[in-house]
Amino acid sequence: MADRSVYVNNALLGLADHHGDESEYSVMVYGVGGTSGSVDVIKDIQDGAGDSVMDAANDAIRVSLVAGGGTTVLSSGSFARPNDANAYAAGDVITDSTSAPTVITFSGCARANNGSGIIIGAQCIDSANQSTKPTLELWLFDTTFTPDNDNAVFTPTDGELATLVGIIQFNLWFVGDATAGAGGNCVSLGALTEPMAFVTGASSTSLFGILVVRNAYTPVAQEQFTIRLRVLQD
Ligand SMILES: [Ca+2]
Ligand SMILES: [Ca+2]
Repeated sequence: MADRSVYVNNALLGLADHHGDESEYSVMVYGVGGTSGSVDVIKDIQDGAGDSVMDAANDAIRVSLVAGGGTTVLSSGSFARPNDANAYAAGDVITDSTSAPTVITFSGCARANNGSGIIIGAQCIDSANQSTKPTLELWLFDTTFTPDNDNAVFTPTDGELATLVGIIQFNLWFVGDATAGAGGNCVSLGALTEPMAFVTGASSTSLFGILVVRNAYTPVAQEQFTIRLRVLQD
């Protein structure tokens, strides 16, 4: 077989037949922008130094193509808490409703359904600047769930915890606008003990979260929380 090249999902895939007898091939992938794709390749595959990268036990290897362009994304999730200023107790959740709360959805964490990546950082933006800041935990799951009502105790089920990706703490706050209360704002940089690997669901690119407060915190009405995840996509 002579050398071949083909476009696969906007990536140019080249197959070079080294000896003209199909005994050895090199694979070249050129990203030209756009989305990603994959291809099954038979025969040998070599790296830039001419060494085989194939598993000797197999005669085929699945090669993932990553097209040109960045692989780092920011995924944001945001909500406003209810229109009251009821104080939270340690162990409560902060959600968007006292009767029909919704999870925080971080869409596009993976580049494709059932995709993977690594969270390397996060920040939480709080639309208020209360004198006592909240000590928060973002619990992140790869599967959506039914959240507790705002200001109720956090009660994840065993099954929900089995889908946990990780927990990010927000306990060190930086004041933005120093105006007290709703007129101000502040930001916390998330504390990760280690990079957080994840795989999204079979038909989803999203991760799902909920905020748990670990101190007695007095909020302002309709206080808005925005969380930005810094994700390296595979
Ligand atoms: Ca409560
Ligand atoms: Ca504000």
